[in-house]
Amino acid sequence: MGTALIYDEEMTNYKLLWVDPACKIEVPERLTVSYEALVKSGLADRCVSLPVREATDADILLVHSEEYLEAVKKTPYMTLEDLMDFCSQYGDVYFHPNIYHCAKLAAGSALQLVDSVMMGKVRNGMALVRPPGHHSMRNAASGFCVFNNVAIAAQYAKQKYAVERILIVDWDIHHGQGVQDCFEDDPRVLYFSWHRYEHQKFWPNLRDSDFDRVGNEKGAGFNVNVPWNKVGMKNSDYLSVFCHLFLPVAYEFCPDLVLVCAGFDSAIGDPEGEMCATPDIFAHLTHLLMNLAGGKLCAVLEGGYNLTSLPQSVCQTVQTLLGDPAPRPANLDGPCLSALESLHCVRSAHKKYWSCLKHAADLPTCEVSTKRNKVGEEEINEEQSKQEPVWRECPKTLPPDISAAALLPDDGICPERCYSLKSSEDLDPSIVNKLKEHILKDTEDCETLSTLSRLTVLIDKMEKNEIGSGLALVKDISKAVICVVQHAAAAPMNRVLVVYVGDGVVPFHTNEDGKTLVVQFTTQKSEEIQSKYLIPVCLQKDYSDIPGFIQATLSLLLPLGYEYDPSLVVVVQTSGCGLSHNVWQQLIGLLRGLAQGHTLVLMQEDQNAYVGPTASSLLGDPAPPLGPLEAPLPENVESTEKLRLRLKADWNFLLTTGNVK
Ligand code: Q9C
Ligand code: ZN
Repeated sequence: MGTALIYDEEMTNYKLLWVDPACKIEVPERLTVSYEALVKSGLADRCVSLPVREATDADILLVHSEEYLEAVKKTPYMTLEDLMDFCSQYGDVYFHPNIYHCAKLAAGSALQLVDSVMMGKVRNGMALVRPPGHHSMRNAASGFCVFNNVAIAAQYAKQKYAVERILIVDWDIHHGQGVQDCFEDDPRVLYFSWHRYEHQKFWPNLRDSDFDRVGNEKGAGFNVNVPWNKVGMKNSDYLSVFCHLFLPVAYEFCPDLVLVCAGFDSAIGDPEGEMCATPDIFAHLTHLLMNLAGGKLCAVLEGGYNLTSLPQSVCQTVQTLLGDPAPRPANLDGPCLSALESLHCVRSAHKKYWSCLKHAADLPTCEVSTKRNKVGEEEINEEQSKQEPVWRECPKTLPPDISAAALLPDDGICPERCYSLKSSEDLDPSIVNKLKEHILKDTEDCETLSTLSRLTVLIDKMEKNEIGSGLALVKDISKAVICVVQHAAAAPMNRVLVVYVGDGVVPFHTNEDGKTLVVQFTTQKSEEIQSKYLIPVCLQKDYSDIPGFIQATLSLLLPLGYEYDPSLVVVVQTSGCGLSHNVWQQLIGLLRGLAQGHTLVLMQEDQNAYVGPTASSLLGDPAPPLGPLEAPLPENVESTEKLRLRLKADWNFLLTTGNVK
């Protein structure tokens, strides 16, 4: 199952033919630099390249009116003057004799992508297109957009494949008002958009783009707007919105297909967005969406006007779609106050529609979003935006030769596509001595010695990025964890995130130095010692409350993991882990976004049934969908929320509101 890439040079064959400062940034080079970067990095070669096609009239009429289509059809025959005249009825858009052709190809590309994903020819894909689409409306062109490529694709998927639930994630820095208009009443299409808003001072300056536009009638709750009221938003701000809003709602919704309005004007250096998120953040945004809808994800290019950050961001997105591990994201220091205010407002506007937000506070700070900036604040912003931002290009990393390795008992069958770490290899005497000294004490257990020594070899290879991830079935899980953690945390810059799932015995961790962060899921209520680096997450009723577990994973474990930024993630399944395979795979899949995909799963020797699913997730296969989630158990919501509130003093990423710290 591959990744599709759709591109055709023909879509570079139109440009602005007169002087218009509002439109001069939308240039053909946007497409050529993006494609060339994919070719140069070798990513294009790894994709399945699909031909474009023209969208038909019928396709276009799924979203646009006949009058509008007929009007656009005349543009290839217009004189320059006529074209300029035609444009003047719309906002911030230009036409060219060849743009109608390109617009048909752009929409058609999105449909080709949907076809090949829905027919199972590829797992996911990206379409590099011009003109973009998300601003265009039923009756109007707008913001460089002629036809609404993604909206057409969503209607097409509904009609042709009877797709029941579609999620559209619009990470472009502008509000896709055309998409919102199209699906405002439609509960089958959930639309997420974050956008530069600045209290309505930023284009397209619509009251309809604010957080309180949640959708109408049956579609109420299915339109989620996050207005950014300041420029300069960073990686932390974007990830906070994903962890505390987009992902919980998306998991509850459970889409059958994910479409991304993939605009990269939300990246650093963009003259329109003026945000500060680095290109590698798109690897994470992509990764976090890839376990939804069984991995069926179609990304369609929208904006992106900095010809340096655009191609870097496109490469990060495509590389992640291909299954490569995401790089460790740079400088995650928690969300800014303005982002928290926005997040808080959206969460409270949506709490009546989504169980996962039921507990969100409805505080009067919601009014903040519609208030103007205080005088003086704007000057500071202008000062900042004068400087050209600089950022370090994420070093191109090749995926490790061995994507996943398995360390199994001698009679164990190695899962497909996994490298088997055999026990027959000679043991390194220096490792053996160390193990005897520190962990095994004086017992002479050959089998354990062999297992532990192979584990340390595995960790060394993961550290050198020769091996991506690993799974091990071990007899003595406590000894294995101690050995792994000691070894992996040894180097000065290393940090290990240890996640326990189940009710088995957890070995004692001394970790006040911050070299390890231990998060322990358990069903046994215990008033255990809790510290910044030792966090028990108590869930009632074995692990049958799937929504409760997912909620804790998305809004607690994931943000903690991102803020902690480990060099290795160790997931330990202790005895009696009652998680179903699907939920377990979601957990592994999500955690793979941390530590550059260096995930080590330790399981009890008798947990054979989990080996296949674990290996599959470590290899980057999408986890099976969980179905639309019901409300989590109230007691679990309450305890997760209590824990989050207690921990937010130590961890900025656990904040969801601006006013309380
Ligand atoms: N300072 C897309 O990103 N306003 N469209 C331009 C120039 C229009 C953006 C003002 C921006 C449209 C797809
Ligand atoms: Zn945009």
